[in-house]
Amino acid sequence: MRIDVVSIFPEYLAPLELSLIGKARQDGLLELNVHDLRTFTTDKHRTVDDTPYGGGAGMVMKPEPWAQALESIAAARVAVTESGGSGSSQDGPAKQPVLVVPSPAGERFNQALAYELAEEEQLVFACGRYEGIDERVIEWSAEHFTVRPVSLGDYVLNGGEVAVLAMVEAIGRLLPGVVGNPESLVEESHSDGLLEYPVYTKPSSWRDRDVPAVLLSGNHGKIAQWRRHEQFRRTAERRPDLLAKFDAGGLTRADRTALGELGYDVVDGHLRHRPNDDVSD
Ligand code: 6GU
Repeated sequence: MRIDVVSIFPEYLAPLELSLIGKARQDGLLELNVHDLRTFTTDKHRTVDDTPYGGGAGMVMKPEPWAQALESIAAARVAVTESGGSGSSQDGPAKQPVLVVPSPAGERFNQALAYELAEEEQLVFACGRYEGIDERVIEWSAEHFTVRPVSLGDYVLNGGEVAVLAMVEAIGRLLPGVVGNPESLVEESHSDGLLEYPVYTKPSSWRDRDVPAVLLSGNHGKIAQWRRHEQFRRTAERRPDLLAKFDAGGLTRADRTALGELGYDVVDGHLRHRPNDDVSD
């Protein structure tokens, strides 16, 4: 996979040289280029922003530096495909790279979107600052890219850079060979629409707290059932919104019993929380 990031603070992306993602780059599993938007300006002051039409607080990013930056990235890709790389003319027209525009006004980023984006050949991240990028850039870039405004959640960051750190890590670890043991991708939060079960290591007793006995029992069936129950319990407590979306089609009887104890019934293939009935008498 190739990733290009455009930002006025390229140093913000330095952590992508560390740890798993840094290693993936060294191993050639991921090519990552960070571009300084200011190198695509032509004025003496290297201006990237201006006041908003219609008035209001803050500044808006000017369109032309963005067009120059994104055109140069799109052109670099054409050079790659024409020299016989994947997606050359004999395979039909090459797929457009995805332009991810981090924004609190975007669609929500989640594990499903991370998996979807991990399938792409090339991702480009356009880090806006200030009040955002002139909307015409977003419209115009559809000529070269599949454009996806994406948000990490319902809160506001000062710019897209921190969001890109999160998204590149979430996507990069799904690329083949990046995570040493691919099984660790199976049993983690959100891989099955539920939160992860709690984990413990030695010593079995620590500061008067014991590891749950079932985990020391050696009974793998019981352990799996306990972990599943803990996933339901945690998800019900912390993220009931996930249970409401959960596909209840594949639930076992033991699952249904566990969920029933947590107040959830299966109705039309979905989980529904039972109205509180312990206030009778
Ligand atoms: Cl992706 N960008 C910015 N600037 N703020 C955010 C965000 C993204 N996600 C949540 N808040």
